[in-house]
Amino acid sequence: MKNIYKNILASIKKNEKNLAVLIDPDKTVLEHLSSFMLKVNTSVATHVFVGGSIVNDLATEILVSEIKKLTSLPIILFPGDVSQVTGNADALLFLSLISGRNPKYLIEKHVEAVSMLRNIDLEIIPTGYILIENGKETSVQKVTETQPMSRNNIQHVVDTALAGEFLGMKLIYLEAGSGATHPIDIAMIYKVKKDLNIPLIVGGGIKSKQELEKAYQAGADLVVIGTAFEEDESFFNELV
Ligand code: 1GP
Repeated sequence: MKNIYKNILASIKKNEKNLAVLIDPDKTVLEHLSSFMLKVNTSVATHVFVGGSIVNDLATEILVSEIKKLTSLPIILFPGDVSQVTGNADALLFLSLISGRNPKYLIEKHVEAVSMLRNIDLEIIPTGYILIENGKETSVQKVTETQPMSRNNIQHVVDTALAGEFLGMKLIYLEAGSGATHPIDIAMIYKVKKDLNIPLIVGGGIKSKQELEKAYQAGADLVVIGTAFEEDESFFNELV
């Protein structure tokens, strides 16, 4: 029995903020992994997320087992597809793309994953995943053939997040997309958090300590950062 979700809830109770470093198997060079993980381990990061929109088969499994040797942080799968599920990780965000209307990403892929999930020991965390438009087309949009939600209709986003909670999801993930030009607006984070009774994850386009702090202040319980670390590892030094 793993306690990843329970620990996230406990950290929120203690008013602690969580930071996940997102590692994309498709963009990671294994030779650089140990120095990268050293930086992760000495930063304020609390979780490692592994996933990407387009990943070769087996790349995730190999990467996760390498990361496991290099950190004691919990490793959570954030998969773009069923092929990225591996029992080497600690937990799986069982994502439903509730901003979209493509049945594949609302139920079909989930059914497909079950034959694998029943044989491996992963903590499964049902997560409502909400993609918000950020000024450019994201890979999630392309791969899932869904439209992101408008940044301007905050109420619709709040209602979508709450519908996810009422359906029994345990986390809501507000996503601007990897490398987004605009991270999720502070007002949107604030309003979603105000109505929501489950933890809120925010990610996409966060590139500075100031943006990170703003997201936390607005109510994000866990922030995910990938691109900023990929592009400039010295960003970790700001977060020690
Ligand atoms: C992407 O939310 C994550 O799915 C992180 O985004 O790569 O822009 O930090 P960045």
